[in-house]
Amino acid sequence: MKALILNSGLGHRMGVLTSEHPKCMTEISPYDTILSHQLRQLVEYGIEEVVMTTGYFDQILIDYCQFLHLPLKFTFVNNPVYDKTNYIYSIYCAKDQLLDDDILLMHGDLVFENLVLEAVINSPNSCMTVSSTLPLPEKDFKAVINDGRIEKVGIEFFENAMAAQPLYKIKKEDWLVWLASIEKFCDTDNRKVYAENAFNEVSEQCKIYPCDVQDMLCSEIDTPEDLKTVSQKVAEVNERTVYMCFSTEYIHSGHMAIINKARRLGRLIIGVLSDEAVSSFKRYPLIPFAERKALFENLAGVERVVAQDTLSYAKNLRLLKPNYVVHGNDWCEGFQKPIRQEVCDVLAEYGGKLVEYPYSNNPMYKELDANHRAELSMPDIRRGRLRKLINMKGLVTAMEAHSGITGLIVEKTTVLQDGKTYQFDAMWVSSLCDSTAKGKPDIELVDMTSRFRTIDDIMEVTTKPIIFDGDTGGLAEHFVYTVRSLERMGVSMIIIEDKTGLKKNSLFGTEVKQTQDSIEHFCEKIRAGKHAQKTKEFMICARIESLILEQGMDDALTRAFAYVEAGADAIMIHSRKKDPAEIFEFIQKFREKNTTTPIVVVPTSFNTVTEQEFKDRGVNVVIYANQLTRTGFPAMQDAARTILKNHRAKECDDKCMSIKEIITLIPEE
Ligand code: SPV
Ligand code: MG
Repeated sequence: MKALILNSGLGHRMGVLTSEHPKCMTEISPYDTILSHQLRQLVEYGIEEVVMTTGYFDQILIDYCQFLHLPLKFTFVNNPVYDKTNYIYSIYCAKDQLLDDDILLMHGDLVFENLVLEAVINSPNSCMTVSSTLPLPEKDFKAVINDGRIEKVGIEFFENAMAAQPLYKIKKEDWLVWLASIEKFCDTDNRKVYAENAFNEVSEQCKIYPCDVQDMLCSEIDTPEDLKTVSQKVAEVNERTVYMCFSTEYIHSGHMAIINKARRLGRLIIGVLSDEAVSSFKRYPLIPFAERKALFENLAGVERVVAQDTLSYAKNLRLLKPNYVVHGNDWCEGFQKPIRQEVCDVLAEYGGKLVEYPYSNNPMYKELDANHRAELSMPDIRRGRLRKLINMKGLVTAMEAHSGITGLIVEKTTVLQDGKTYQFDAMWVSSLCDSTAKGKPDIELVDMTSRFRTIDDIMEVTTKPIIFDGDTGGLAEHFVYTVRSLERMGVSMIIIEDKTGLKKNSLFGTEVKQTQDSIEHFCEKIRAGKHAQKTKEFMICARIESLILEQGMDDALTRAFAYVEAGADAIMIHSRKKDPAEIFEFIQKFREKNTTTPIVVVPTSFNTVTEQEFKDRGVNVVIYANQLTRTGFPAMQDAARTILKNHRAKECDDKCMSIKEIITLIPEE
């Protein structure tokens, strides 16, 4: 598309302001003249060629354009009789330059804001800017609109008319019709009328549609009074701010494209989501907040970068009151929908506006994201994430997984509630569930090789940190090997319980024979494990069985402090009582003396306590130890019975997951 700017005229209504240069060189802000403002906008929107008609002070105008050093190819066409003709003849003089492309036509005294130009350029049809909100001007252009199209343009029309400004995008096929009419006018010496008079003759074939810019800035400057009003509006436009929020850890061309669009609307403020907010809806960020913030701080055109602590924009919007919020249109559906609604509501409080651009589905970006995910699943990156999450969130939740598919459920399940997104932070590879899945009792019968196989299956398809149920840890001599293997695999934490001999599941309590290890012996095991580990991130958690085995609170606390002393990175206190009182008592007494060592709980029995209450009392990890197993297998039994009863599968159909859902859960790489 070529721009055609009409700058031949005298601009005599501007008085002394046009005594030394053409009107378009009048200053409208400390940094811009009307012309430099237009030309910079053209560059911004990717226009490369400008045909400019000249006349009055033509050499000064040409020198000025060159002085601006903009990446534009200029063709200047002089109208030698500029003082005796109207711009219809200037266009006629330039016609040979205007035959091969769509035309962006504007008068040289027109000042418009970027959004106006954007609307015109993006219009699928030929268009002219009009305003449905401005009153009809007495002496300026009005457009008569009929059947959604512009039928006539002129100052004399008032019926079915809207205020109109001479900014057009004219597609080549329409332009050639209009140009032919201009030629006809000029060839018959009709050179003192508007070019629009020639359009009015051919508006049936030259299809121009109105582009309603309402009360956005789009004004001609004809008089010193106009100059004052428009300059004030320009100052206002220059003060506008735009807000965008990012969680990304790398910037690709898609991000740059939308950032560039946002920049055109005003001074750009970028909100960077905090690590906690990112991990609440996505995965844990590989690049920490400070680094992600620095990415944007060094980006041209970004004026300010601020933290956004929650997925909700509300706090920052009320604080910064940006004129615009810019976002891709991908958030109209899915988990971001309520966040978008809240943005609209808050913007409405102070008259801000949401601007959405089409979301790019470029496969390259998907691939980048997949590579990024793959990196997250790498052992070295996954291992340290549990510790970081505990430090960041205070309390993390882990859900049981015993296979690739249950791992995927833990990885992907998200719940939207009150504008917030919830998901599990980590996975628990339970001995009970791992054994159950293999049809075996939970008595350390499933050997380590087989347990590692389960971890591997989960690791292969997920990225979240893994907590491994190590039962008793076995002999200290064996435990050291287990620690190293788990570390190598990328597991974040092993929990070992202070029992010895034939281990039975804790939920049996004293109903079965279970022997607690001695403090000294168990401490030895912890020390050996800590000594064996190669990385600093891997965690060994000591699980205290005193309450399960009814050995009393004092015994539990004595053990807890001894295990921490021996090097345990965390402690787990277990109980099989429904009433959480003994768990609460333990936590309180432990925290009186130790405020830092993470406390882990498995609230299978004391399941009325909420995560928030645990957090308030000083718990750091809540493990939901067996719920996927305990809900999944009854569903299978039910399906099996249904088929047996009905002697066919039809009745079972409604209970089944659809193939589509399976594909969503397990996408092919
Ligand atoms: C497991 O899930 O295997 C556990 C927790 O060890 S519990 O079953 O409560 O003992
Ligand atoms: Mg277990």
